[in-house]
Amino acid sequence: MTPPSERSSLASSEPTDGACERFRADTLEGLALTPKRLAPKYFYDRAGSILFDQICELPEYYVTRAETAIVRARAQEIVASWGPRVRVVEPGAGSSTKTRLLLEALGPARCVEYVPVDISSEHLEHAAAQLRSEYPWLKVTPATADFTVDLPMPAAEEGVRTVIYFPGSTIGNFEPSDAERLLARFRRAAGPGGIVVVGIDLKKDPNVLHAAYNDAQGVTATFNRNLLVRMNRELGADFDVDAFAHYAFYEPVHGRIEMHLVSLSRQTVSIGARQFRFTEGESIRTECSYKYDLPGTERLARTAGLHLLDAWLDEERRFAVLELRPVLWPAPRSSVT
Ligand code: AVI
Repeated sequence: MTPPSERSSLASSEPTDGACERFRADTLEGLALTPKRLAPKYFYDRAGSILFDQICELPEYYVTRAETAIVRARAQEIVASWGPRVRVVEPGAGSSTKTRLLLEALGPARCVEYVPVDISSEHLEHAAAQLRSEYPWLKVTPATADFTVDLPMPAAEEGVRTVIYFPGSTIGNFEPSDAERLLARFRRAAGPGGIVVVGIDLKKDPNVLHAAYNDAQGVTATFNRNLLVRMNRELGADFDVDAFAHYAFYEPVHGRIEMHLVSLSRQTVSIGARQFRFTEGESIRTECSYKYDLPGTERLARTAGLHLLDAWLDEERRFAVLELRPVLWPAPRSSVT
């Protein structure tokens, strides 16, 4: 597949037989639950990835712009403490503007290697070839892995520090307990002297959040409904796409945006031999996007054995780029309150 420039780290490529079977099994399981739910990683087929790129450009979706603005303005500061020889590992195989800004800030003198990690080797090779042609000095070593399950990292050369870079606030699409496990995996992959740098979308006026997931042009609605289109195409489902409404709202108790597809009528949907009944108004939850405050991110980091060393925010305090380091005994105190 052709990777969109801000392609989500949860993205999947054109399905292999195994991937299709996993999609089928997860879908059948998720639709049998009460309430019904599906995993957000399935948004990112070819059409979904293109729609996500369009979302990143929307006037209401401040997330990508805020993060890019931070990295653009503070790249030198962010990399300043990374040391003289650095290996940058990016789960999700980013080829984003933000990654480029950090690689450029490190430059050939300090950036020993860039390791994009993705489940799709096709996407990886494309991203790697593009980066090699733009930065001939850069050693790019793609690694095929599902980082949500495992992140095997060969030990870095003596004197080389590993920095795991996870931008895009993709961490927010994981349930907090899964986010904790993911960060702990990053900590182990980075090693005791390593660094984990994560982009986090911050809590803010719920009206701003609401607008970001309910854009006037309806791109987010199309992105959400594309999941039904994908199930029809890949699983032979018979969803009537127009019979489901996009519904997204900020849920302040959990501090998360919830995206749903709400059935507009009483209906039955078939996927192969299985049938799923919907009452009018019943929903499928398709995504949660958790928003954090700084103390919340610090708590999350701590449970993963990391501490918050530094945080860079945009002027409007919408987004934060966090530098996390392994907690060494005795645990260092953070400056964030
Ligand atoms: C990929 N992820 C960080 C996006 C988010 O904001 O949670 C996905 C998205 N869903 C709707 N709009 C964007």
